[in-house]
Amino acid sequence: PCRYNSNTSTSPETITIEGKSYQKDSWHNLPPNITSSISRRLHVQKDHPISITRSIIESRFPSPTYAHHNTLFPIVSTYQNFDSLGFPLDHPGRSKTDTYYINASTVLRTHTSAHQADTFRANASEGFLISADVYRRDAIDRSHYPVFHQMEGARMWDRSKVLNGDIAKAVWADMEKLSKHGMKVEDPNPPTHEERNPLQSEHSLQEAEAIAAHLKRSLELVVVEIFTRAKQAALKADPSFIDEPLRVRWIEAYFPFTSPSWELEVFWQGDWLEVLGCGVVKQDLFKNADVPDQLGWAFGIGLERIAMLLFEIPDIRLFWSKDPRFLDQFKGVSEDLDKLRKFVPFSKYPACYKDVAFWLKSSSSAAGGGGMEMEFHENDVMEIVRDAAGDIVEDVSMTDSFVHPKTGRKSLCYRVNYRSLERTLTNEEANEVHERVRGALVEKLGVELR
Ligand code: FA5
Ligand code: MG
Repeated sequence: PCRYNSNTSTSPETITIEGKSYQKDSWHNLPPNITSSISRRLHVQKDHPISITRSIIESRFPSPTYAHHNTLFPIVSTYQNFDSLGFPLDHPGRSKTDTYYINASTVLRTHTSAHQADTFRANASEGFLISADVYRRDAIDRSHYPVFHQMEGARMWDRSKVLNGDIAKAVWADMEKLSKHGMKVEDPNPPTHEERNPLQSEHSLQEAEAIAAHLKRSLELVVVEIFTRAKQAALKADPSFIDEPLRVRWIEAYFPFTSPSWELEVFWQGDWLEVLGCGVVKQDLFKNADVPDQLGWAFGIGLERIAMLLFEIPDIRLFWSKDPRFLDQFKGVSEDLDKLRKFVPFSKYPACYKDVAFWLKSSSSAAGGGGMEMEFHENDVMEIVRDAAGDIVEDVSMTDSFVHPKTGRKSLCYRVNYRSLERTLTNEEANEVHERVRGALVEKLGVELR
């Protein structure tokens, strides 16, 4: 049970973000540290690694076939973010524990797919790319941050032309390019599967297969492009660098707005890393956008994930650093990609672990509590820690959980790992920050510290 967010004031207030005013209501859950990152626009900052990564991927999807949109506004309606894409009303992504709400019908976009329907409706080009900042309440660790960047891609064809041979020709040309690289692609599943990954009832198998082949080969070439650049950079740093053949794999996936759907994973540092989701666009989206005769694919790539592979950036927080020892390493790369170098960590400062253990309010005590009891959600802990301690939090993980046999009360213990990317934290400093975290947990979650 938790009280976080339940203390919203009853008189409506307004909030102004990027010059626009919004009415707050009981759904509002936007902390100040998130609001302040909206203006950073890392994906269009010259020589920023997110922006460099964006332009490398864009080079695989050139205009005018693909229109490039990089300045779409981050605040969207729940209709754009969810309903237009067919998210059911009870989808967990809609909950306040996962999404930042300005008010009941307005959110910070949780993905670039929020702009799909509008861009299909405008029908201004055969394809498009949308790069943008996206926002999610999420865990804290080295590859997750509540603000990150995605690139949406889509390509449409007049349905009558899908099987005229043009797509097949483009796919053959891509396959020829791919055959020159030693990439190992695993794709063990059939293109569609009746239960797990169904063909849409109004598509023929040939149509879906043509679209899927174009989609998969286009994205495999993106991976080749990124890793060729990464390899060149590695060779510059170490001429004896021996590259291993790159391994990627396609796995079946589910998204409410594509079918069939897939995710692409890359084998990296001993593990499979998910870099994108994609699929054949559901025909309903085209119908609702008044372009019912189009057929096509869409994908969504996590730009931080790709940038971490490309530059060997070890921690997602670094992208937000204003430290010249970080930013200066990418100077000039936007203009000349041959200047691309691996990131050289300027130093690894020591980590400092602190534990916090607390009793949750037991749900049976609701009678005396007065007011609504809310379910405890781990993302609340994550956000409270992030809000109280900022970017010196490297990760937060639960280390213990038990229920007292007599009282039935639940106890949790979390370990917070503090480490600055820019300097050594003193123990006093870490203690002080940790005290703030403890206080905030009591104040906002109503827990009892142990
Ligand atoms: C989506 O967001 C879908 N909109 C993608 C899509 C688009 C599917 C178009 C089909 C058609 P997902 O939640 O899996 O899917 O996120 C897509 C990518 O964003 C992930 O593969 C990952 O690379 C990245 N990503 C997701 N969460 C985070 C995070 N917290 N931090 C950094 N990157 C993340
Ligand atoms: Mg995913």
